[in-house]
Amino acid sequence: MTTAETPRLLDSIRSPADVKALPAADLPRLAQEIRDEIIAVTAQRGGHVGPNLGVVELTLALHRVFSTPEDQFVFDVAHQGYVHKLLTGRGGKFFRGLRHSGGASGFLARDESPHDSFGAGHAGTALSAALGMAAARDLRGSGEHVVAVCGDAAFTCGITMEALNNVVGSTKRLVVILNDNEWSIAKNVGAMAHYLNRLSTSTTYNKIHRRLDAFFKSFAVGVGLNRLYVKWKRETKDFFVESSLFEKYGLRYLGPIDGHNLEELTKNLEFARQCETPILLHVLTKKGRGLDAAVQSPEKFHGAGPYDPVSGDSLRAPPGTPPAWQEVFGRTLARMARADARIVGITAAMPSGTGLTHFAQTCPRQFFDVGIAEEHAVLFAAGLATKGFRPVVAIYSTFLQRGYDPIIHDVALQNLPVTFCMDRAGLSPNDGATHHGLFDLAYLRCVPNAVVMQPKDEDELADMMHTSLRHDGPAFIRYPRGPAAGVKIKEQPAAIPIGQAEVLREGSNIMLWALGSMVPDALRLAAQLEAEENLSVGVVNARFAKPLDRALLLSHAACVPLLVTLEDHVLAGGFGSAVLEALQDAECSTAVERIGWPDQFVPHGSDAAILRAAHGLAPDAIHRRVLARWHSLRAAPVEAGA
Ligand SMILES: Cc1ncc(C[n+]2csc(CCOP(=O)(O)OP(=O)(O)O)c2C)c(N)n1
Repeated sequence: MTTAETPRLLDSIRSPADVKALPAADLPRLAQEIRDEIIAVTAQRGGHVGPNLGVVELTLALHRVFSTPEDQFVFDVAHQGYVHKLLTGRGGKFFRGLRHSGGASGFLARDESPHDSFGAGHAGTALSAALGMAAARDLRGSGEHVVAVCGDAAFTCGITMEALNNVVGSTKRLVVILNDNEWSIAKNVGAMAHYLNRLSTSTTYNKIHRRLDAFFKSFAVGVGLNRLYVKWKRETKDFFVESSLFEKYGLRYLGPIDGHNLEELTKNLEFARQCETPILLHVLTKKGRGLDAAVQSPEKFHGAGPYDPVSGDSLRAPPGTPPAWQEVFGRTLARMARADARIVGITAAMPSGTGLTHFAQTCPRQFFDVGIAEEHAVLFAAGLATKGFRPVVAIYSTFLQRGYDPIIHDVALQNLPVTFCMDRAGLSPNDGATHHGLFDLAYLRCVPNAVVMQPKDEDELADMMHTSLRHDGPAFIRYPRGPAAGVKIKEQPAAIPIGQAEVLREGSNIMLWALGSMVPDALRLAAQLEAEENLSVGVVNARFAKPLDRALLLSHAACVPLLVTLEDHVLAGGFGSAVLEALQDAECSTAVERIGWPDQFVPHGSDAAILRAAHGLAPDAIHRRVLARWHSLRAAPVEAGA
């Protein structure tokens, strides 16, 4: 631990050159300071605690051996990039603002630093992107190194396996780090996880090497002889163990390597650096190393909100906070599945995030975690649906983008009864552009047979799940991050007629058509316009983005001069677009003011209110816009429904 008098080594690190200049003996102290900093900052800001604490030595060793930004590191998901940030000039105040407005992003991004060669947030992209960079280097004839850093769960992704299949055909020089900590967010699943486990605990190989290590150490051999031994150990590996899967794909395999032993890491990376064939280093790390609570609870500390840095206890939500949407979803699904064995729940490596942990415990035979394999999850559900099951696929809005082709080609085209529950539809403020769920309405609305809806509260969520599970075709339910509305869920859910909206408040001047989470905003806005401007403003809970309640919409368009649509989604192709299309098709020219996100990527920020304010979507800005539109219509009156 560094005292107040001793300046921190970390504060002297402004670039990777400073890391290289440190004597090797100082590295353990720097590693400790980095861990202290990550714990101090994430305890306040939240973030990916475990993944980053696990890669401190690995990232230090990478920066000792390679030289960014000339050499390129491509981190999979890029959630484990905090150490890399701290070593590439992004420490201090910027890092202390992690995941908040004006502070460092929780992921890597090309526009944040020249040391970030590739941005990410979704899993499984690193190997393909790194391979592309290596091929570009070969074509250009430049000499930089390309290093892909992939977690063990990245190998549950189809894309990673597709890239692996192409390595040998694409380049002769690529370094792949397999950072194996045995965990995805939850425990890693599937045959690949078993395989990696066998590989890292291969008894013959490890036993022999442990004995040889001890033998050589007992002779206290000199540096030269030790180097020779390390080289021999590498060269003779195949003699002891059957060639690894990676070797079958044409990569040289080195490992397992202790991911917390700087010397071992550095030596192996130096070897990889001069290797003239693609090479994979199998590095074993401990998720959360340095924080007991994180080692004990890797799932909780994969990505955590603010916590007590000593006990690891999460800071509690204020009393009376309603349960999160995903919790309501998970508990409701468990209740429904207990009564109907045809209902199965599917997650792509996110049982806790999607709220399925309780379901997995109470209905284990009806629960499937398929790994980070969204495409497979959708197809798997399609297969189940053909056999009379009622699959519910729980995937965040942003990650369902991965499953788009099977949604169209397999589920919708065959009109299979699969229910999709899309959490994080709307903003994921601290995560930023890679994680906001702002595109799903647009990418689903155009798919024939799709029913797309969003509830205003948790009781309606249960009704929509009930409705979907009785609907003979694909249904998509989106709901946001964070606490639900706090209403009571009735005993027996009710079926909602497909495409039927709900009028919450009548109005003769303006009708606000709001989708899901925007309904409370619409109700407040209507009350305010009535109280302050003496306007009669109605509110519709649209419920469905597809099919729209056309009859109700056209009846409103015929009797009010202004319709306003509100959605937590991009305007392009969203709910407001659906309303415009419906009015245009009916040759109705009633004015429509659309409230939604603009055509740009929304960055991370401290909270939704700040991001909304920055994009003209704060409640007062919406109020001003609606009022301005009303006044401009009155200045040049247009007949309703003209
Ligand atoms: C396409 C996609 N699906 C799901 C996620 C959510 N996710 C973020 S990190 C992660 C697990 C990553 O595990 P691994 O690659 O082994 O890295 P570790 O965190 O263990 O270091 C998951 C499932 C994601 N980022 N992208």
